[in-house]
Amino acid sequence: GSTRLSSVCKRCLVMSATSVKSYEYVILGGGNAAGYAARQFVEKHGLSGHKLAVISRESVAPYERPALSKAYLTANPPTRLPAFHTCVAGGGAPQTPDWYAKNGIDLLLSTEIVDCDLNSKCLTAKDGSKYGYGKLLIATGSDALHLDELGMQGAHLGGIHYLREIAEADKLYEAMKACAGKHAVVVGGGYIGLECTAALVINGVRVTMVFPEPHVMARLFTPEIAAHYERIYAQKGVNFIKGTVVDSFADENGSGQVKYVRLKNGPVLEADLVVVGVGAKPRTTLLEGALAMEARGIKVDGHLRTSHADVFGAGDVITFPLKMYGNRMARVEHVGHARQSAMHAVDVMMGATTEPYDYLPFFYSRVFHLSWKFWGDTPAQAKTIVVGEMNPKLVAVWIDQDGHVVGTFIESGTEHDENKLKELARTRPKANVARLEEAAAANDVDGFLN
Ligand code: FAD
Ligand code: NAD
Ligand code: ISD
Repeated sequence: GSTRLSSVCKRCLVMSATSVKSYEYVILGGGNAAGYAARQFVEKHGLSGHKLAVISRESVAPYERPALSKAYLTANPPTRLPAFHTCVAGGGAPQTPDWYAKNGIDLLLSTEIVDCDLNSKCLTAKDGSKYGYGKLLIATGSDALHLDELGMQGAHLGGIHYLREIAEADKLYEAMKACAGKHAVVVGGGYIGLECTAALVINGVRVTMVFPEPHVMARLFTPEIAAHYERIYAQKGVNFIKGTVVDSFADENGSGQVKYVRLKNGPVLEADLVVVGVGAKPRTTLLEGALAMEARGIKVDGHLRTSHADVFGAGDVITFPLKMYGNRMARVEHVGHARQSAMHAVDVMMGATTEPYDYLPFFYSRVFHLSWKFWGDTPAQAKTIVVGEMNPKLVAVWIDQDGHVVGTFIESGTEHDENKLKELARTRPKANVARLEEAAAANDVDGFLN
């Protein structure tokens, strides 16, 4: 049972007057990685009998976080739990709390771990309860960067929204509904900015997007790809203010609710609602000083092991070697990686594999009627060839300095298209530049893909 004490945490018990619940395995975090790790323990390794605990600060069982900026805000009626608990996107049934109970996993919700003693193998929660582990999987993910943390004036005002967890999605949904016909300012031109702007527009809110780069999704899109998406957003009434950032927010007559957004170069925008998506920060605070870190994340090796014995990592919080790019270290904030790294880490923890984690970078988004996918790499010196005008397809290929295909992108592809592009990114063949340029000139996406 869960109160069984393994030898590893006796020291923890001795040091504290509080009793310790001990497990062979603990997953710290209750997000995407945690849900897929739990499924792997049960379905692949047949774990049962309360040997595993999932400890999450959130009040609900792990769910598919990507839904929060999509069907949670846009579907009619909006998607709600239990429909999108993990691992529905991986082809499984939603793992409700009953699933955890039925499989003998202790799901400890609303439980924030505030101390992690790796030497005594003991985690301490905010309420003082203690949990021992034999092997620990850290899956604490990341959190939204908050503008008040940067000391921005007025950033604490009501009506300024962030989107990471379900409680924030609920608040944003209510605020959107109340703002139909009114005006929102969206701060940031990345994933949250673009997906939340689409959700606002679908809910009848007029939107101005503000971001410092010359075009949207600057961390992936080329100017040419971005122009296609911006055209569609503009047709839906979205206004872009590029090349600047927010200076401060203000309310009216001390209402405590945001009303004005002052930009760095002077203009002041009126807003009934603000959504901020200015990036994420990995949740590493608990482990700082205790584990080796790199590039703001917890450093793991190719087997997802941290610098401490019996401690593994998965998802947004880790910096890991990308095997297919000569073990270049990377941190990836996308759900495909969270799912795959979690499952791989469990296989390593269970002694079922000696293979290193081999991730092909994969990013995607869905907005309005659009749906794009990207595989591979975008080296700074790469040449990009874009084929098609988004009617409905568009394909882009990144070619490295040696002439090999290294990255592939498609809007509105079929399964056949996607499989072909994923394969190209994985195998990195020599690019047939003449054929690509011919296809681009003739606007012939299908000719190129078939
Ligand atoms: P998370 O899913 O963030 O889970 C971390 C968990 O750990 C949370 O439950 C958190 O509460 C818990 N936790 C943290 N610290 C503690 C603690 N001290 N004690 C207890 N619990 C703790 N990616 C895509 O590829 N495609 C998409 O379309 C997409 N859409 C997204 C939409 C939104 C709105 C957001 C926010 C992200 C989206 N992402 C998307 C990114 C993707 O969701 C993340 O990469 C993924 O969730 C990472 O999984 P994770 O388990 O590492 O972290
Ligand atoms: P992001 O990195 O995608 O975009 C941040 C944007 O904010 C960029 O345009 C950046 O230049 C801009 N910015 C930075 N500082 C600014 C400032 N002071 N004022 C205005 N703009 C500023 O991050 P995000 O969109 O906030 O997403 C947060 C996290 O959620 C990321 O981990 C992301 O991967 C994840 N997410 C992913 C998806 C997806 O994969 N489809 C969807 C939603 C969220
Ligand atoms: O990966 C995803 C994604 O994009 C979603 O919307 O997971 C969710 C689920 O598919 C929703 O059920």
